[in-house]
Amino acid sequence: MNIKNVATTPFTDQKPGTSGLRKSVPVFQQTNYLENFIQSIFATLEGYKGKTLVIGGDGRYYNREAIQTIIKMAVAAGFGRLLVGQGGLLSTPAVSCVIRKHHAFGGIVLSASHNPGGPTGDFGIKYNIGNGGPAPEKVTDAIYEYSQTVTYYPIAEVGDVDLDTLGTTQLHDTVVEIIDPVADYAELMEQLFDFDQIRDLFATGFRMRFDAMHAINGPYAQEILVKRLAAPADTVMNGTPLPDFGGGHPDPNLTYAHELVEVMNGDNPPSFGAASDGDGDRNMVLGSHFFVTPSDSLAVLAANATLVPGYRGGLAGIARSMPTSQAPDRVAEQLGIKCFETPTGWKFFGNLLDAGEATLCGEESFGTGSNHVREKDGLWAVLFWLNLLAVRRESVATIVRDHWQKFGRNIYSRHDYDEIDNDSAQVLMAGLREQLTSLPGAQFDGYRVAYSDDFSYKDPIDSSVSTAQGIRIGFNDGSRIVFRLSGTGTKGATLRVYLERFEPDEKKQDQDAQQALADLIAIADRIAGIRRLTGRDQPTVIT
Ligand code: VG1
Ligand code: CO
Repeated sequence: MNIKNVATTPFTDQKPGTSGLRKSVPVFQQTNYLENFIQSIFATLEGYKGKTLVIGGDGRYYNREAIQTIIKMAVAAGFGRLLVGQGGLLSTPAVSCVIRKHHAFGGIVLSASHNPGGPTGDFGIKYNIGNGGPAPEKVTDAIYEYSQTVTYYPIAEVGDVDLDTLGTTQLHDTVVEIIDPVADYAELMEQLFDFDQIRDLFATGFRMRFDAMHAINGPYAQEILVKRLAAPADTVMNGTPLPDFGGGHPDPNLTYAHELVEVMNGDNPPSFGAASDGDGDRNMVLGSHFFVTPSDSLAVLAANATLVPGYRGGLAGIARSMPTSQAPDRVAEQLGIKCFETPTGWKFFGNLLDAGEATLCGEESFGTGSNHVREKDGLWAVLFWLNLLAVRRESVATIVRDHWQKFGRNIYSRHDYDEIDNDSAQVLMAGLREQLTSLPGAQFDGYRVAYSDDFSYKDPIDSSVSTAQGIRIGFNDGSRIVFRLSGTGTKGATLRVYLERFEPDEKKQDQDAQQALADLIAIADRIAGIRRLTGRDQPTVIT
């Protein structure tokens, strides 16, 4: 078999963002675009010859073509074994699980996660390291640097691999193994949760609805919820993964998972509703007529963790991303454990999990996970909730309201302004940075600014420093407004405004978040000039 070196020239835009390299499909389809990036990954790695690489994606448009190319380049690079999900499919948490279980050197995840797919939609590539987690910044920086000088890439001249048939093929010195995408992951879930107890819950007539949004988690939910946990056959909706997600936006929030929201807010709704995103790492949790914010979800899971077999021994610590509400901090305080505040993006949790400093992690963006893998994990969060519901036999709303009574409620919302002009976004952020020194002490209606900063993080394990991670403005009553620009969007800029206010009074906890946060929403606009600079009257998406 021949290995060919193909000459190429760099693309200037291959800098990975919050979670890998994300571009529109036509960008990825340019000659050598994908190959350049893959070559940049392989060239940056050391000591992988003969080792195992895991490859899989969320099934979006271009997944199969990309996987064939990556297999041929991995063969040329000298990997010993490739574990590829059948049909080219593996959810992001399943990649993490498979890397860890099979002691792989790393993995390549093909996904643009919650971004829409299809011929004009988005595609993405992410490299995960041997702990199963997203490559840390020093690795992604090195990959980008290499991509700026790449001159050629080696590729094996072999035919396409049959991705649909389980089994192994030898290509040159590499064994290519097509694996069941669900098996290892389902086995791990059975170790963490009490499947008997959840089966008992379904046996009582308990109804749930899981919206896979025509994305990767359909087959996982079908196998685990319906087959292994004996949930009713109509539990999984939109369960077939489609290359364009059925034309939808595979982001599990109140706006894009509206089909599920309608079911859960309709007549005679199921007791529990959940959805996950394109690559299966996000989750949204709903009760009947009740929405659980992701920040509250993390806090509730932490407070109830010892009810679940995998966490019976208690938690070492909790970690949350900076813009996530401070609800988990309150739980950590009561449990006498640490709560870490990290920049946005799961890669920042890896060191804390590896060092045993944190057990549960979460982000306000519908991401929750634990030390069982090194990615956020949508179905894991759903099973965690199911296990809690099976033990407590109370409604989702009762469990959350009970939590608020005990800990107080951190009323929370995120406002996204999508596809705004890049320059205006930069002007807005620069304007905020200019105000950082003058804001403390300033009075806005009843709110006095206690501090304002541009969040910077020093990793407690490896001491690496990440600066300019978002503007935080804290008020004397514990309220917060956070501003940052998205690192996953592919069109223009996306401004995210995160709003939070603490409500200790039980009688005032059951109010609508937008109303409760109205003052802070107005203050955010006054400070940042959102309407003036973006020309938008309101956010594109409110979560
Ligand atoms: C967003 C979220 C962030 C999440 C990231 C990847 O990033 O805010 O919390 O980790 O997406 O999630 P950004 O930079 O656009 O705010 V996923 O499920 O899209 O891989
Ligand atoms: Co995702």
